[in-house]
Amino acid sequence: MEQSAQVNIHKADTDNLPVKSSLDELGIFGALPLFRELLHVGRPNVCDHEKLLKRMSDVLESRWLTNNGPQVQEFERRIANAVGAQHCVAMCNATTALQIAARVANLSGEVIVPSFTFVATAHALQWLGITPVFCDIDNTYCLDPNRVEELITPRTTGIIGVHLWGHVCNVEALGAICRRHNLTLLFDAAHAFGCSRNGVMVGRFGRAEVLSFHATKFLNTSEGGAVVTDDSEFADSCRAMRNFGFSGEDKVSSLGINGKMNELEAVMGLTLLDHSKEIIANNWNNYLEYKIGILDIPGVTLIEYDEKEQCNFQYIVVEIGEDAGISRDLLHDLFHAEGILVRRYFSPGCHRMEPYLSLFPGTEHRLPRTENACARILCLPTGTAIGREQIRTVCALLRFTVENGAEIQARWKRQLRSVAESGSAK
Ligand code: T4K
Repeated sequence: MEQSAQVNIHKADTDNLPVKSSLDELGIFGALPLFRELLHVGRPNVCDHEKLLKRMSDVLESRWLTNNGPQVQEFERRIANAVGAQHCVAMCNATTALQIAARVANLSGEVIVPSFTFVATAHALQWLGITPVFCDIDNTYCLDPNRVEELITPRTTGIIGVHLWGHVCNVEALGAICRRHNLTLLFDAAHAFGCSRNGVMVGRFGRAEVLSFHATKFLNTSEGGAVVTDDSEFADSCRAMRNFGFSGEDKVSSLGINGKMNELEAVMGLTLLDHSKEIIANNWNNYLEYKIGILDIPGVTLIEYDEKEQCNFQYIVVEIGEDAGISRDLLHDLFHAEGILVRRYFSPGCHRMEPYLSLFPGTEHRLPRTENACARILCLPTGTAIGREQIRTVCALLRFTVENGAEIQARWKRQLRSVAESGSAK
């Protein structure tokens, strides 16, 4: 894969790009946006319509639409094969898959999770009556193993690490903690299908890992998820639980729910799997383009991937430092006004969202790195729906806004003040 090739990064050439070169041209100050067709962070990959429609048509012809049909089984085989795990149990989404995995693992009481994640990680537990205990992150933006042990209590039954943006957790250190304290280790690998650590693919870590195939993910089935594991008993229990606990016709042997993926979702996944190398290559090229474009922008740091590892490069994330001269939130609003729908994934952190904010007031004091990341990160558009020119334009805008940050901020404040004054005068 070219992703590991050595690349010389040179400063971006921005000649001939549709850039903004004065404050009056900015959307937040009333000018037209750079992009009339919006740029999204999570634009779904949709390859080869014809092949997909043919497969969908075959499914309709077969009149087998769900309940562990042949397409779902094929999808499971292909995913298990891709990650090198013994079992893949496809589900309707990753949130349900997390809940099923937590139940099968017998988690109860308290489970340690990062707060710097999509709220589904915490919700999946809270929904089951399990208390998510929020732990800080380290400089990889994933759970900090050095802060986990101090949160373990007699009620702790497990740890769920999150491979944030495809950066794989310190699985070895978390594994050692779990062995020492007899805890179950699961991973929320929603972002990390196709990623590796020390050459081992995500899907092989902990007792089980949960993948997401939501529309915004590198591989999508529109909605979808899966539990992947090498543990046959675990996989069997997940299969039973996703199908109401059925163990035979008219025979229910355990509590279950409807967590099934359907056949149409599976063929979407299968079609995209045929193109996964191209999608990764596209993401990799976008990542390199951003690397070039962001180079030397003062106060802006691209969060780099470990290029020795396999990665899907689905998230382009920058940190906006204090020296950038413009706040992350003003940048967010300014980009939106230009039709570039950047996101603050995953700000403000689960601990500042309900019900956790009310349930666990004051948690922010033990999460300094989380708080810092939440204030600084910004996800930029990538994926197959965006090309080189657009990325270069986004980078040129970023450079312009940062270089003129103080002036933009001052004018923005004046604008807000005059809007407030004209409002109160009415
Ligand atoms: N764990 C983690 C760490 C996760 O990140 C997630 C989900 C989960 C667990 C749970 O997985 P699932 O149960 O969903 O399988 C989106 C997704 O809805 C969510 O799945 C994902 N993480 C999260 C990171 O992103 P929102 O609320 O930000 O989505 P939304 O509607 O604002 O869309 C994001 C961007 O994508 C927008 O710019 C619009 C664009 N978009 C979206 C969809 C759905 C499109 O262009 N087309 C589309 O079809 O959560």
